[in-house]
Amino acid sequence: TFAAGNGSGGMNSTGSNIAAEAFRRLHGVAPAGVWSAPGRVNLIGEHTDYNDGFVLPFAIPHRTRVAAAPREDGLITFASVEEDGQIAVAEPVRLAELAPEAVRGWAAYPAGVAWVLRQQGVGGGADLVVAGNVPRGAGLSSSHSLEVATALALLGLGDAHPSTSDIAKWVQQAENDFVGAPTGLLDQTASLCCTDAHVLFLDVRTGKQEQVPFDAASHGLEVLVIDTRVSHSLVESGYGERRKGCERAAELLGVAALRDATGDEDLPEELRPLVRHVVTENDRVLKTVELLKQERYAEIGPLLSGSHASLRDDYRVSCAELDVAADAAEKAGALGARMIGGGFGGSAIALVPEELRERVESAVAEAFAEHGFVAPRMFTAVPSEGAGRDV
Ligand code: GAF
Repeated sequence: TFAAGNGSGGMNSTGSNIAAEAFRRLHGVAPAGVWSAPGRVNLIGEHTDYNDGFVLPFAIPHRTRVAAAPREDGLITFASVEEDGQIAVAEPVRLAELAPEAVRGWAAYPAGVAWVLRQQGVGGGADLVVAGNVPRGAGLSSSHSLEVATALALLGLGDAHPSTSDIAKWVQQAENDFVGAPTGLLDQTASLCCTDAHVLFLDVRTGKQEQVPFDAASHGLEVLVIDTRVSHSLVESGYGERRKGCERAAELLGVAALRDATGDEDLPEELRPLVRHVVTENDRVLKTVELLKQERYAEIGPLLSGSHASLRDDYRVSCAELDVAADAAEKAGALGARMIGGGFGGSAIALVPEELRERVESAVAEAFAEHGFVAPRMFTAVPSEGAGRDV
């Protein structure tokens, strides 16, 4: 996963200035515009998206920005502002020659998006300069924020106005067919459609969306993100294998997707826990939405912890660092904690009473030190704006 870092915090204008300034330095002119897209935290509903189920993400303040201008010669150029402020320039590609595997490294993400858009007959050549601060490989959707910002930039340079659900599907296609990560629709939809102060309740099967107000602070609570610094890759991890297992289970059960499963009796032993996770996780999402609507925030804690246990024991996508993070946070007073995203590394979240945040942070840091793990990074995440044009 990739996100160019500039270490400059999450302010839109600052980040856009960095991208625009780097564009000017590199190309000698101002960009035609700057587009940006956030990373996400998924409050609950993990590994349900490709099973036609429910998810409940919110956008975080960390964003990836793309400063862009059109080119007439059919080339796409890529550059990114790195954490130390240096500009890394990737090999330019000819749109007409784009093909999966033709582009390696971080530029594969924007290149994949350009490739899909071209097949849709939208988007032409462009100069793209990326800057951002979504932590890479941290399970916070850095790659999707880059892809979504690129899609909006390339679309914005032309005059196509597709729906957000079309854009989400195109970004998914770029991930699946160009980058080679068999991901679902959670991350790009979150990045595109989340709004300030809300979680997005998405039914992936129908595409139905509901913005549910989510203001943890007014309940004296915080969502603490714990980045384990164990970098994960959805191309290489067991993600694809889990997905295949779910498809196989659905086929054997004779249902369209595990969303429809009602039992697992006749399945081979190894597929049953997958079904159990998906069915119980969908149920936890629905319960969480109900509790939030009734302003019973503290009561979602056990659902978050239940999600973690299910991902750890049934779906088996957690890792030692994620388990230690969730466990230490709970022991120090978090009301619930869980790994988020694909797993095998990345981040966990903990729902923490404000007055206990420092205690929870210290407890997690100490537990990591005791286990000899790299020190985690922690921050409180508040639901922020979805993707759009900045400048
Ligand atoms: C990753 C994927 F990109 C999502 O589509 C989703 O499956 C998630 O893992 C697990 O819920 O973030």
